[in-house]
Amino acid sequence: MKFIYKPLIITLVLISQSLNAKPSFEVYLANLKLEAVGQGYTNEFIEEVFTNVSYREKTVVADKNQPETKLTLDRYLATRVPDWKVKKAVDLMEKHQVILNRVEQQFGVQKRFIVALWGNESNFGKITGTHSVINSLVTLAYEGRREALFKKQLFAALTILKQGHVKKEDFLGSWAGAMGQSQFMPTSFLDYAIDFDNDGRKDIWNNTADVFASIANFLKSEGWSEDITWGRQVSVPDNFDFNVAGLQSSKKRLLAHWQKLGVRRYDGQDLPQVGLKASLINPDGKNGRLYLVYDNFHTLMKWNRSSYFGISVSYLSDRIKKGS
Ligand SMILES: [Ca+2]
Repeated sequence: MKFIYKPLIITLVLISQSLNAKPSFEVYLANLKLEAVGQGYTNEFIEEVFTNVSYREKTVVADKNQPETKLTLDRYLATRVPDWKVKKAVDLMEKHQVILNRVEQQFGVQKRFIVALWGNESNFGKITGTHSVINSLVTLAYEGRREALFKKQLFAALTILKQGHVKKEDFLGSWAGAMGQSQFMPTSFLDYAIDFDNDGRKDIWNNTADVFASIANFLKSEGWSEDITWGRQVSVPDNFDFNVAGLQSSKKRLLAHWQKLGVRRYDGQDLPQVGLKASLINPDGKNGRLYLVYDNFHTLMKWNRSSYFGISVSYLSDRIKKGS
């Protein structure tokens, strides 16, 4: 039986390809398994990992119905950073201060940003997702709109399991495959996750030391500087020319330049007199909130390309600093 298994599957794949039709999920899955074995994983490992994998219609529906950014930034911030979340962030920073101080010192990332990302991604570890990572990634790869991306994530996920950081039954995440308290995609896990408590496993699901260090390591690796903050809300004069706004590196200017153009802190005071470059952004157009953001904000954009996300993390970090 085993002898005819692979040729049979290959024949099925070839038939479906020759008909130029999308293969069935079963054929697609069999093909993925062959590819994984071809990459050096054993049959036993692959058969065990793919046990009970099935096509999840709900995952595809969730992927297709992702909300577009229709909320205004004001509304988004009110939803993402309510007062209870600020209070919880302040309390948890106090509770975990010993480990956070160590992580801050070792990685050079201010702890308020680590806690703000933790709060934004998983409500401080409370909501980490209950979907099988393997099942979600196989389903999304099969669905096909971003097959290459999800296949890459799937093979990274196999590596994570192979390395033994998490048990198969605990290998859970969002419907899109974002995992654990930091909601890392599998490739981010392989690039940035840290075993901070030295127990041999990078456990971003259950170990807060590993979670904090992994978040900090992502930021540090992507260019974070502890010497600066993220930026600030600003105001501009009437008839300001917004063609200078944008996150493109060609639009970064020294603070002195922005000061000359009439940009001020939101309370009307002059901008800081330091030799830093900043980008002016206006996510909701010229009538919405305006910000001058430093390179650390560009690093947050590497975590998530949404400027709304970056601003909500930054805003929460400022509220944490303020203490309320
Ligand atoms: Ca660990």
